[in-house]
Amino acid sequence: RPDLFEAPDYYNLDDLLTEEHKLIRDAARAWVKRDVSPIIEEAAQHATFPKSIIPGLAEIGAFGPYIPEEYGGAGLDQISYGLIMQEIERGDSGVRSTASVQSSLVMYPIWKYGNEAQRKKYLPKLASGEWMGSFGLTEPDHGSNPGGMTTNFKDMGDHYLLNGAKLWISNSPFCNVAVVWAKNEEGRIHGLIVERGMEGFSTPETHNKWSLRASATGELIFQDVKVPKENLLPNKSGLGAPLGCLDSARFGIAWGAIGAAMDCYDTALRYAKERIQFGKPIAAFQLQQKKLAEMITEITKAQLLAFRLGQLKNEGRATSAQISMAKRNNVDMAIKIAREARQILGGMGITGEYSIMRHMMNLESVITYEGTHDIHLLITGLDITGENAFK
Ligand code: TGC
Ligand code: FAD
Repeated sequence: RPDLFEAPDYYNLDDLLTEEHKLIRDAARAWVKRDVSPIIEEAAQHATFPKSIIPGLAEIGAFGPYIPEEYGGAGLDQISYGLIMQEIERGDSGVRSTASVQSSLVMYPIWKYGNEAQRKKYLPKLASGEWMGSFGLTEPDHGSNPGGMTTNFKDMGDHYLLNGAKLWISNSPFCNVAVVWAKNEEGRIHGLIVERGMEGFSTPETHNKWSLRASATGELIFQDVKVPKENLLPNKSGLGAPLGCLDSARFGIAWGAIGAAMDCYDTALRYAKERIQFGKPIAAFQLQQKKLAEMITEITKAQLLAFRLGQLKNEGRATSAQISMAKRNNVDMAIKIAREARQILGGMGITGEYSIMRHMMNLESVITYEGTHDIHLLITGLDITGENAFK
């Protein structure tokens, strides 16, 4: 019964939130309970992205929460953004993925690296969900090492000619626009806005995923695509440009993962109190208490990490390495909680009657995308030792 969900707040973190934060969080929570939870299991079972939720995502401010209102965004702070991601991922990581990509990987680069004409043309439509976007960085041969990309464009005088392929792209099968990272003739990485309908641009879907099944994933293929010159993002180039977008999306994931963990914990706690074995609730057995006590401890630590990171981000002081630490820790926390929570439910834990197994499988993608668990550890390693394990 997803409508019974109660978010744990063991350290009274609500006291640190403003009234506006709580209003935004509660609106997102109510929307997830009403419009996502009842349909998401079936969508995941059938491996379809539920497009009917797009207007609702726009309404709760999930598309561009921190993008200024003049461009259609919600003009909120970073903690509000985090809280919205937390609530959405409580419903499903795939739905949060759609919002992360739209906000931090498509709207953010257009806002930060685009010119005024690009902002005005794309941002309001993306904020309202009229247009959906995707972000093409990963390639078949270049995942953790995007700097090695081979997708490229040539200056043809009045347009650019784009060639190459991107793999594992969230939202690709239905996106209207794609922010694509490609090298120019000098090997410098730039962002280009590619629109559906441009000749030579196709977006085949990737099937047979066991994870993130309610999110559409696919390829972006470019065969001599003529991209108008005005579609190049002019204000930043180099690998730092896409990585800057990832900082924002990774921050959202650090919060989102808490939502998935909360849902697993809440479900397992409820079940443990009600399920009777050997004449008493399984919650009375020390082994089950250990699991539940460790879960709430880890959730509370993750909440504090995310909250402090949100404060730093609001002040413009959060470093990329701090964001990496939170993404890595909080996703790892969530996946471990999902695995433990599933065991508490015994056989029932493997069914779609409960959300836990879906969260658990989703989190296998979340621990891999936006920088793998290993990559984020090496980012911390580089930050604290000064030794670069990637070179
Ligand atoms: P490196 O030489 O360290 O850096 C190149 C330039 O980038 C700058 N930089 C950053 N800038 C902003 N934010 C960051 N986080 C940055 N990290 C580095 C750096 O200062 C440098 O600038 P400059 O001016 O000196 O040129 O680059 P490297 O090639 O050694 O790679 C470093 C590494 C491994 C950390 C990086 O490549 C990396 O993060 N790899 C992981 C790839 C990844 O996360 N891909 C994600 C694809 S998108 C996705 O997964 C979406 S899922 C969406 C969803 O559904 O939610
Ligand atoms: P690889 O880079 O090949 O890594 C394989 C293994 O090697 C990993 O365990 C990794 O940690 C390890 N490894 C790699 N390098 C090192 C090293 N230097 N030291 C130690 N270990 C190392 N990308 C986009 O651009 N846009 C999207 O919208 C998007 N959405 C996605 C949605 C889903 C469902 C998934 C699964 C992926 C998505 N991705 C997207 C791609 C994602 O970012 C990549 O899968 C991820 O960056 C890892 O790349 P890879 O899969 O090629 O793995």
